Amino acid sequence: MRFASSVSALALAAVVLAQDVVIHVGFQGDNPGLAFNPPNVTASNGSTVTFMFNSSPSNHSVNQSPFATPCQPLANGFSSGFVTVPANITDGFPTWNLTITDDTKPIWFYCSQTTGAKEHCLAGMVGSINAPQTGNTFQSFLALATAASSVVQPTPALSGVNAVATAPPSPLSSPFTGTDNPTGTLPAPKVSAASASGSGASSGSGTGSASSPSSTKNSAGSVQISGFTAFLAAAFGLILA
Ligand SMILES: *[C@@H]1O[C@H](CO)[C@@H](O)[C@H](O)[C@H]1NC(C)=O
Ligand SMILES: *[C@@H]1O[C@H](CO)[C@@H](O)[C@H](O)[C@H]1NC(C)=O
Ligand SMILES: *[C@@H]1O[C@H](CO)[C@@H](O)[C@H](O)[C@H]1NC(C)=O
Ligand SMILES: *[C@@H]1O[C@H](CO)[C@@H](O)[C@H](O)[C@H]1NC(C)=O
Ligand SMILES: *[C@@H]1O[C@H](CO)[C@@H](O)[C@H](O)[C@H]1NC(C)=O
Ligand SMILES: [Cu+2]
Repeated sequence: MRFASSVSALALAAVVLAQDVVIHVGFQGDNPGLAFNPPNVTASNGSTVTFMFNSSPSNHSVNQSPFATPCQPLANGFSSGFVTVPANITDGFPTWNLTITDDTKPIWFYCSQTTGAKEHCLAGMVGSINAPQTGNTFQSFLALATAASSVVQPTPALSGVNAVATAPPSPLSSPFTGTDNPTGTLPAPKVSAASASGSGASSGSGTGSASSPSSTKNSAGSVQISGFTAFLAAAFGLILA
């Protein structure tokens, strides 16, 4: 079957190009803390970076910044708004999904929480997606954050630069709460033809399997292929179109 082999080749290519990544918000390694775990990841065009707010109790945010000023919002950058997780929660944590639209550009982000013992960004609660290995590395960005003197609050926004979200963090009904949840009119994610089959599914309603939201265990560099089903669907859709 000529079509069958085209489908599996395309599906395989899509999975390889667009493995989805989970970043745990409010974890220093495996322990609750003022950091992201893992703090720097790579993610290709059309793939999803899921921020999982599974530190309990916690109140964090994810906001795009320029490299040079890690604790200040980037113009037109994304911002999740604050997500509050009460004490003693073990399941059903809020998540926020960003779809990568240009994997050739680094994406820098920080937590803008300023209450508590230490302002989170100044404590090093920053992260990166597709940071270069030399020059402006994640390590340099982290050093700039811990040397910064103040944290600036962004306006919550779904759409960022080189990454977009299609929905606010969820769930945000009791017991979870959010303040100033992101809004905005979304541009169509721009993706290359090579990864277009995957991106259509990723930016849609999210038919991939759940990213184990009950997990409180964290491992650096944890990678999932939850988009597999979605990519298969996209591949078939393309063939049948
Ligand atoms: C994280 O950053 C360090 C230092 O910049 C780098 O060596 C490492 O490869 C990065 N990891 C990823 C997944 O990008
Ligand atoms: C979470 O933090 C934000 C910013 O400090 C604050 O406005 C909000 O009230 C906090 N949420 C809760 C439930 O404490
Ligand atoms: C959380 O659980 C601990 C230990 O069971 C308990 O002492 C504490 O009161 C609980 N906190 C809340 C807010 O329910
Ligand atoms: C990802 O998309 C951007 C923007 O369209 C494009 O410039 C870049 O080449 C793409 N990356 C790959 C690996 O195709
Ligand atoms: C993020 O993606 C995961 C995996 O597809 C999904 O379970 C979750 O509901 C999504 N979260 C939001 C806020 O859309
Ligand atoms: Cu924080």
